[in-house]
Amino acid sequence: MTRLTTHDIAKLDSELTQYNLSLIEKTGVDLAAIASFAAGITRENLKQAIQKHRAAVVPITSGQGIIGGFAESVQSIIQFLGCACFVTEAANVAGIAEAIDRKASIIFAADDDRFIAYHVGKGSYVDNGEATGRGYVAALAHMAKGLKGQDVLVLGAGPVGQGAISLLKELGARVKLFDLQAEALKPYQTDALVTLEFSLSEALSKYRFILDATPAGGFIGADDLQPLAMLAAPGIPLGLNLEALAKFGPHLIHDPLQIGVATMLAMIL
Ligand code: 2YJ
Repeated sequence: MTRLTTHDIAKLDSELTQYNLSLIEKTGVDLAAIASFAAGITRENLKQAIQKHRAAVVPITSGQGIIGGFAESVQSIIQFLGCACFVTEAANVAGIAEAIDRKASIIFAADDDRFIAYHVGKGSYVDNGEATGRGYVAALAHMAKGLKGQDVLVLGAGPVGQGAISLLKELGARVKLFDLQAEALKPYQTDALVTLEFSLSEALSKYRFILDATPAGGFIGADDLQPLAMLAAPGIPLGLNLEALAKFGPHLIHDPLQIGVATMLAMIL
């Protein structure tokens, strides 16, 4: 699993309005609409439910430690959607205690392996991997003007790919799945709604709609794809090489945190 760096999220806060506009340009809808669609609620329901909550982000020092700006970036995305949110002064368990003392109803926290939003009242949580997969499918579905009956290639059967597949099925898309590791494909071998692909180059040239949920960078070239390809790529680093990025940028959804965190919030409410 790729670990975000301070560089990945630098300026995220100050550029959220611009980011939202570019999302509208590409998909026709904003971040709140994408997150609510991914969560199966209306944008209006999201806006109303958000008012009742106060979120906290708890920095976690375990493993490779704090990523400068991570907690603040998560906070700014949550606030951008209209939800009250603070970053705790204390980290780790003391931070969780502080969040509860300060009446947080949702707690966001990430270590090197997991990133979750915990609903204090319900005792349930949403995982960033699943939320990110669903959020990117929501963005791709809007960019494609609907995915019902369409073939969609999912690269990577990890937590993000699995989240993507769950929403693609709900939307009635035809899922085509590629993963370098045969082991990761096992759960889908008997899934009648998923077709396994075994040649990456063949699959990339065959399908117009692509969800890249791999942690690999620069492995997709401009000539590997159909001319009208549309891509949703939550993976960091980006799977497209620079030439492919220049060609497909207007039909590419890719960000370090925004869609994943927004969808976590919409799903946990
Ligand atoms: O609190 C902090 O500043 C750090 N402990 C944040 C760590 C963020 N974690 C990651 O970037 C990992 N890749 C896990 C993210 C899971 C994404 N599905």
